[in-house]
Amino acid sequence: MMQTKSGFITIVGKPNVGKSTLLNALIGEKIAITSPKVQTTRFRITGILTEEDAQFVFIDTPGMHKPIHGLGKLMDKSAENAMQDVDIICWVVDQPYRKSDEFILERIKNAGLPTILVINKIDELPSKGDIDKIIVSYLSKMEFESVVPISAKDKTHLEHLKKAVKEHLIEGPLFYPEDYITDQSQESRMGELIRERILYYTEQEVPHSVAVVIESMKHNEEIGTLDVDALIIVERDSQKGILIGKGGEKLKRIGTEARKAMNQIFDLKVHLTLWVKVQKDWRNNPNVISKYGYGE
Ligand SMILES: Nc1nc2c(ncn2[C@@H]2O[C@H](COP(=O)(O)OP(=O)(O)O)[C@@H](O)[C@H]2O)c(=O)[nH]1
Ligand SMILES: [Mg+2]
Repeated sequence: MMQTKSGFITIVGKPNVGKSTLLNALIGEKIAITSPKVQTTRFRITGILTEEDAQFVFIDTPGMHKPIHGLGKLMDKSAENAMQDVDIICWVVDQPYRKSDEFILERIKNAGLPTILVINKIDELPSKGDIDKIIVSYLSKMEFESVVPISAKDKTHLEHLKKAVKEHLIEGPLFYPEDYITDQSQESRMGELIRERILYYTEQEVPHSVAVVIESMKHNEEIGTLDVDALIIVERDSQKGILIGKGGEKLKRIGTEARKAMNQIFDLKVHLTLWVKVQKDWRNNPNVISKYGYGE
């Protein structure tokens, strides 16, 4: 029998550097939602990649930032916790080191784990000199096991990254069955797909004020559909109005696109119904935050 290696790899970095895009590219399926807006990822998401002789358990985290509200604090804590009990850290960056990176640098140093520096978005960097400039700016800050420039969007150099990670995996049995790709429930992934569409179609504070909960999922044997009822929670009446849009148009578009994504990803025929509810200031209410499954 072939000897297998396995291990846990935490993906950390500032908001918007492409951590979730990288997770999806590595696994080859949309596990974490992504968007051009900051703070898209709210809790840690596991993506599992099993190859012939190795199992990689990647953990995608909320971007690290100095939090202002209760939800933000939990998101930040979740990213910090994800650096415990793992084997390797992948620090994803997309520009030269700046003072604002110190916040993350200190936490990574404290974790004291082998760390790989991942330079993402090289498709946007015109020359090798630009990549080198980024690398040099980080090299003086701490010791890295390796430095790997990639493009998560174009899936370039992911093999290099996997090879670098593999060196730190540990010989032993696999943690998950070979066909597992995530520990997220289907409900959670569906709620996230709805939230992703909301992130695309709303601006400013609205996308960040939204939580999505799947209230029920039922198979309709007669017509072969999966009937899904989802509740969208916002913080203010005005946000509810924005989300619903003129004549309900925006909510309809969000629902249609989320449904199509669900059908494609889960190979289903989903019948999706969306509800919108106002729950004042929920992001500062610990009970509500945990009820919606965030911060873990
Ligand atoms: N050009 C380019 N854009 C990328 C790349 N990876 C991610 N992005 C974009 O960067 C934005 C943030 O990505 P996301 O994965 O949500 O970042 P996260 O907040 O770090 O998880 C999205 O608009 C992505 O499409 C890349 O390799 N190249
Ligand atoms: Mg993310």
